[in-house]
Amino acid sequence: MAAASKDLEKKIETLREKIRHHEHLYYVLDRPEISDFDFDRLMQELQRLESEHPSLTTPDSPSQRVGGKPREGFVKVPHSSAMLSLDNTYNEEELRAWERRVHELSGRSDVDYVCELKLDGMSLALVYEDGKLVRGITRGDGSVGEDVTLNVRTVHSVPLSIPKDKLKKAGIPADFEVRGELLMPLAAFKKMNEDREARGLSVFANPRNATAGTVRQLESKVTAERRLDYFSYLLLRDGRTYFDRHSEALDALAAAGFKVNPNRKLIQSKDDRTIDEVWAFIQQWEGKRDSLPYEIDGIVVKVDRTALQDELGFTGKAPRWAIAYKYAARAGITKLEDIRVQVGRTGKLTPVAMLAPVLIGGTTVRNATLHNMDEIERLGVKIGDWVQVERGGDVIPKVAKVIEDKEHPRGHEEFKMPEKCPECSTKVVRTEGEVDYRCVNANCPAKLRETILHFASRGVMNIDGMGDALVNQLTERGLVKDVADIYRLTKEDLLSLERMGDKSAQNILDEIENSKKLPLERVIYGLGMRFVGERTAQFLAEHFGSMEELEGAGVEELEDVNEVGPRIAESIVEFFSIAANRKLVERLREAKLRLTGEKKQRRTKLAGKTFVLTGTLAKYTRDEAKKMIEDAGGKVTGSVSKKTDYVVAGEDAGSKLDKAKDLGVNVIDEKEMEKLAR
Ligand code: 1X8
Repeated sequence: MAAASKDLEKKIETLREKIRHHEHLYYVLDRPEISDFDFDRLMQELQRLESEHPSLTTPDSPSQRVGGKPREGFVKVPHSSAMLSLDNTYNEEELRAWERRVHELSGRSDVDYVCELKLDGMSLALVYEDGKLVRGITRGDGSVGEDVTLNVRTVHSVPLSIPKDKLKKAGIPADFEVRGELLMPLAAFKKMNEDREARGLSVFANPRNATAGTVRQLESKVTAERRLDYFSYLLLRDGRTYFDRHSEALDALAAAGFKVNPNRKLIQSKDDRTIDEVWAFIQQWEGKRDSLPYEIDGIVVKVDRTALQDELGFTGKAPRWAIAYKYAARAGITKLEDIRVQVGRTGKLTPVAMLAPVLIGGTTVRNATLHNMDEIERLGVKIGDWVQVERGGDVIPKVAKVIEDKEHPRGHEEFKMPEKCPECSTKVVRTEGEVDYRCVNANCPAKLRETILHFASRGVMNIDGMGDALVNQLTERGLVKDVADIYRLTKEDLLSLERMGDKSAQNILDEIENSKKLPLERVIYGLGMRFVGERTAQFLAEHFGSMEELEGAGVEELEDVNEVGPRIAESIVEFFSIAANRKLVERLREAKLRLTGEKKQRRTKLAGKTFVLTGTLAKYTRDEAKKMIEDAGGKVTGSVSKKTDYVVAGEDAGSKLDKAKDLGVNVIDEKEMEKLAR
């Protein structure tokens, strides 16, 4: 390799190291040292260098987390050793019985334990070879799982590659396996469901289902958008534990850069009070579990010494050396005092249960959603009933059922959807065949308030500080009548509001100014068109490249966009058919928001060129290579003829290669293919 290229390779690798370092600070240690902006700049620089020199791109590069090409399915792979489930206990009695059995079977009473949080996600194995992540495998049936490597690579707390010296220092060999829990933090879960709801899709019941659904996405780009997190809790080498103590293995994993849950405790044996301390840990976290940014469903207790673990062995399907203490589902019983109706951004009316305050899992719950009229009928709930309220991972508590026994007399006031919108008194409509009732007044103040809140929220225009309190005041005083008005707010306007000092006002103005730099897809999403969620907005931005072109598109052209069907297309056309909406977009343009972006059109670089793939490529599956060529406008066929422009030959290429040589067709390798297709 030429010297210049060596230098470049070094430069790229140094940049990668720098990015890995900051990723670790941000995603694993939660302690960033540089701004998001500076981080993005580093990443953009890396992406630029890699796209200019595709042959220098490696699978463990931090740039590979963005997620890429869709695949056809998942390949089944065997685990190095069985991935077991844990036996559960539900009370102190059973926990103590488990400990007695550990003593009996091992013939000793001085046993140390490690207590860890039982994370409510899904188990995932990560295989590293030569310090590099080579495979992520789901639990599957415990002996065979599915290869989800491409999706796992998008999870920022999973190290893609660990320097040799770092592993060495941590005492971990270069080839090893990590097992742990993949999960979706509550904030990401909430946001994803809101987004799905806005797009008219079904919502996930809890973060665990959402995690499983996300990691099994065929398009890793989707996984990348959903912000999963990964905590490691087991280190293996050749399918066996490696350290003498589990607690040491956890520390070593953390030292190597893995995210290990800090809420763990080594409890050293002290006569017969050891298990009391375990029990105290369990109780302590039952009270604190709601302060965590993710769901836990219990505590895992493990025997610390691995020699003792081996001695204790396994029952049919679970280790005898560990036990899961499961917390009871969090629910409470209280009286439903009233049902009120909330009006959402789209005018949808949601009935909300007003409850006598009840403490559930450490949080006082005062209201709970009843979703819609169908749900009220299904529950058979009446005002005055006693109800069971549950707090799942959903954050928003829900009414689970009506309590019907002697101690809890039934209520008798039937709830009816109001005929008029509670905020603007416009007549409410329920479209034939739809579950929801809606306020159809375009000027309903509730819609305005919710529209502004949506526009300003995280993941949309990110105007920090523009929450309920501020938006209420802004809309009530008529300072903001639509989202474009946000960009006309002055400091005087803000200072005229309650509890607003000079500094806060300036912060908000800065936030507003910053939001102007956000890309087109955010603005599209921010407009709040029905069924247009974050993902659809992204596809629309990529397809049209500007608000102007989106505005002018008809139903048919819209339906050409990825994942856009007639329902979404019609909603978009309807939105832009309203003069006020077009005027609104015009004012956003005048306010200098970014209403243009980059069109990611079908490229034409390889238009008219025909390729044949043969043999095994090193970097790509056949589908990936095919997609790469097709994305550049080329065509891939199965057999070589005089019309073939290029044969891409990989390892062990056979008769197609011979035929290409006979016919004098260009034979290229995968690097040359990359060059042509980019
Ligand atoms: C499952 C889980 C384990 C741990 C945390 N969360 C889980 N869901 C842990 O050990 N910290 S271990 C485990 C299993 O072995 N099936």
